[in-house]
Amino acid sequence: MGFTEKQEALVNSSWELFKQNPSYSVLFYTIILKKAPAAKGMFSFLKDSAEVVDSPKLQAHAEKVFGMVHDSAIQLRASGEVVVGDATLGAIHIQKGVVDPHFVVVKEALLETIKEASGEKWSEELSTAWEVAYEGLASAIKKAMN
Ligand code: HEM
Ligand code: ISQ
Repeated sequence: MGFTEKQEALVNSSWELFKQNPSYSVLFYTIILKKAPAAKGMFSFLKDSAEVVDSPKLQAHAEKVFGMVHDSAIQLRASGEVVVGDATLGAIHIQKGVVDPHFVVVKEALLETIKEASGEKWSEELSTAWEVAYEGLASAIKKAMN
């Protein structure tokens, strides 16, 4: 079965909850750096600060990542596949030294952040919907990295 209307709706509603609170962007980075401390130096907007602090830049980057996964859910529902619009994404990630295991770290951080943001609305079904949308997007980016 393809990506369902229900799954798209679950991703939509929790994306709205994520956007409402900038602290989820901070949480997202914090989880990533806890799992992969060495990734800190990869991010231009993080490498010079001792702590993960809230900043408009940080928030914009995190929102972009979550927004792209949200968009990937819409694409999966509409066409069954994910197309990455930004042709430079593959090159950016190669240049920053991103490797496959990093994608697992970011996925786990994304799912933990969504769990926090959705609160009592969280369910396995909601989490799986985000995971499927993320995996579709991640494979498209990895393909662009080859
Ligand atoms: C840059 C998205 C996975 C590390 C970017 C950019 C986008 C993006 C849109 C361009 C700059 C920006 O606006 O932030 C994504 C998406 C991913 C993904 C949608 C997964 C589906 C990863 C992974 C890593 C990573 C797994 C490794 C930890 C970076 C770094 C930059 C970057 C270091 C450069 C940031 C900077 O210093 O400006 N990514 N990314 N990304 N990404 Fe990713
Ligand atoms: C991956 N790529 C770009 C930006 C990001 C911000 C936070 C976490 C992961 C990211």
